[in-house]
Amino acid sequence: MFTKDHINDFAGGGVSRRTFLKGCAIAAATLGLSPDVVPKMVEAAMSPKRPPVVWLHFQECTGCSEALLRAARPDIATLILDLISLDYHETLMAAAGKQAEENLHNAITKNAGKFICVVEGGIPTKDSGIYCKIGGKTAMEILGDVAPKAKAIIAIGTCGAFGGVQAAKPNPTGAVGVQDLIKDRPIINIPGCPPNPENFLATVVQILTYGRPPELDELGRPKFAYGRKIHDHCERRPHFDEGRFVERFGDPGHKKGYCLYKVGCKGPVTYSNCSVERFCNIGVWPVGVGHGCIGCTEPGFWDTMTPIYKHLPGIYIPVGGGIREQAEEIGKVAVGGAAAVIAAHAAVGIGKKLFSIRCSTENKDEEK
Ligand code: FSX
Ligand code: SF4
Ligand code: F3S
Repeated sequence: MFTKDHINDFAGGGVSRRTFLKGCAIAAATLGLSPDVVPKMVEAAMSPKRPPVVWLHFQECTGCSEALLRAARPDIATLILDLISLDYHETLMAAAGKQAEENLHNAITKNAGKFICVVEGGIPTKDSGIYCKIGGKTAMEILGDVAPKAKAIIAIGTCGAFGGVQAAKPNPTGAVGVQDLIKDRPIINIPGCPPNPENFLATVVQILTYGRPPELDELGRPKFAYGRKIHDHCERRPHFDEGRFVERFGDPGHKKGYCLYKVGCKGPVTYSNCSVERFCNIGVWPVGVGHGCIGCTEPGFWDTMTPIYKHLPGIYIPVGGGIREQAEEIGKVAVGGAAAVIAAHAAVGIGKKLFSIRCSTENKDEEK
């Protein structure tokens, strides 16, 4: 079993003040706060009164926990595990069977009103929720027992936030996200498949330091992480604006780092800070390594973001190059339907006429 001790081994020991300092500096930068707040964050983070956390697993692949605990970021993993008191986590705790059930019961009764409930995974609702059971109880029953007693609820991953892959059509188990079942309180959603652990860390540090969650968007996502589109801060954006696209993976444009829109990038309708925060402490992110964004932080992922390798319908893109006065404004994805509905304005060129083409028409040609 992968435990905190293993992580500490990777990290070369326990958590030092330096690690707290480093982690809080990362959290402050992620939150978009001034470095002046770091000492206050360190103080909160080093408090011996660690908030109890009950971490529930339902329909998921455990990728969210894996992302959080990977040895590539031992500082982050150890920091998170030292910031909180992880009282129940099925893949990390040593307890099993009845002892595990007792742990859960004790954690939520002793700490009623004080603990943070983290939910990883979708919740099946069809046929009274029988498609996910733990210790003889359905995920719906467990959530119904635990959530009302929690101080705050964080849905981690796109499955917990919006249902994720198991909610994709035909959604045989009636999978939903936490916010579809719990309506009487705000749910903090940290979507992504898996999400960036730094967004989770920053959210936890914000709650510890200020006693309240970060500002959320209308989908319950922290604005510091999900306030802007991938497309707005993508290093390939100049190529998009100038009409330089990868037409096929491995073609000369791909080798030159051109825009991946035509091979399916969903960056224009996906809200996340991936290009800024990057992953695994080695500065990588999907688009950076040559694959389009697949829209993993959005509601309706997968249905609204597939086919993965076909570009979005209804967006006008510039071709032929030239200097642009104004990049097109691409509207939000209208979620809830099977298809993404996107509005776009054609580009305005300076001194050189730009051509706009309807990508969906071109897409049909590509499919032939
Ligand atoms: Fe879902 Fe988490 Fe995707 Fe997996 O467990 S968000 S399937 S990466 O990891 O819930
Ligand atoms: Fe970057 Fe994708 Fe936008 Fe192209 S379409 S600029 S690859 S986010
Ligand atoms: Fe997901 Fe796109 Fe980021 S696929 S990880 S939101 S670049």
